[in-house]
Amino acid sequence: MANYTLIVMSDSHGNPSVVEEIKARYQGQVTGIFHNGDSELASNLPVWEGIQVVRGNCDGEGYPDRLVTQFAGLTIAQTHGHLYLINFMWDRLYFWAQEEGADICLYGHLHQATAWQEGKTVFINPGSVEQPRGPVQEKLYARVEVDDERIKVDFYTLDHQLYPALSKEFSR
Ligand SMILES: [Mn+2]
Repeated sequence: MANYTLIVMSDSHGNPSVVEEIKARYQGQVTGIFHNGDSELASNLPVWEGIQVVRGNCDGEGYPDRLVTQFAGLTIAQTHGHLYLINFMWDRLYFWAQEEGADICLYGHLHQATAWQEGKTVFINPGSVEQPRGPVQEKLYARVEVDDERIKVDFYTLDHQLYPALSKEFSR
């Protein structure tokens, strides 16, 4: 049985130390570390080694607009979200995730931590580690545990405490 642990952050908006700190804590301990864009950092910085990162609307050149990461039995589609007009609709992001056969679709842009399922795909916005918006005014990142039967999503504060109100578990 395959088991994966993913760490997902987004929208760090000019704060390099939060990216460094999360990377230092989890690199080598988890299957993958993801940043869903709007870091506002140069794409050639060493911090990005070992992080799957995409371009946000506030980022410069050198980042891919979308990344598809595959582990055995698990496909992860990742994009910031602005190119799919997620402020206004979910259809485009949903159809892209279906095209890629994604088990998990990671996005950012809205700065609101949430996880939801449509079709077989679990969509995850880890929130923002710098500028949270909406009802949850907490800087958060996500930890995703995957096995053959389920995808469990938990959100953590920057001092690595579980934020239990947003935890969700989905069947695969
Ligand atoms: Mn942003």
